[in-house]
Amino acid sequence: MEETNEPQEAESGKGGNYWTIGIIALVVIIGVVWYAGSRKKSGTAPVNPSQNAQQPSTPSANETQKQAAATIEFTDSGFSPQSVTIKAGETVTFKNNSSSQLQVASAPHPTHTDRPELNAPGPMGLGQTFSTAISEKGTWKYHDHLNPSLFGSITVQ
Ligand SMILES: [Cu+2]
Repeated sequence: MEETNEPQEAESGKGGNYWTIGIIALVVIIGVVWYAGSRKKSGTAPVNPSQNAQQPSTPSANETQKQAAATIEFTDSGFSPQSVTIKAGETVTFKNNSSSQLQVASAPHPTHTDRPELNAPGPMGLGQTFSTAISEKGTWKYHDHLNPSLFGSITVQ
């Protein structure tokens, strides 16, 4: 009789021990996590994240300027070439090589609403450039807003 009871008691005893060990382990883990959390809060030094955020923007801005699919030169006689073809999303660069100011603007003349990407931020002088990427397919006309009789077109495929 004693021999048959002993294993049962031992088993139930084991189960109780596992519960106790489990609870102790849980308390220890919570304590460690809480301690680690309170340590992080006291040692606040987030200087690196702001530096990392600024670094990638500079190289990508340079890349878009280098990868102009077409360069349109503006001389005293107008835009050259007068029509260019690019693929969707590619960049066009306008360069002012004339003796006057140039302000690139989308058709139609007064409102410039067809392709807002073609509206330069303002007039540019000799040697200055304006680069813009166009994603919408179609043939888009532009002109010199300061002299609207000079115009050209960009075909986006
Ligand atoms: Cu205009």
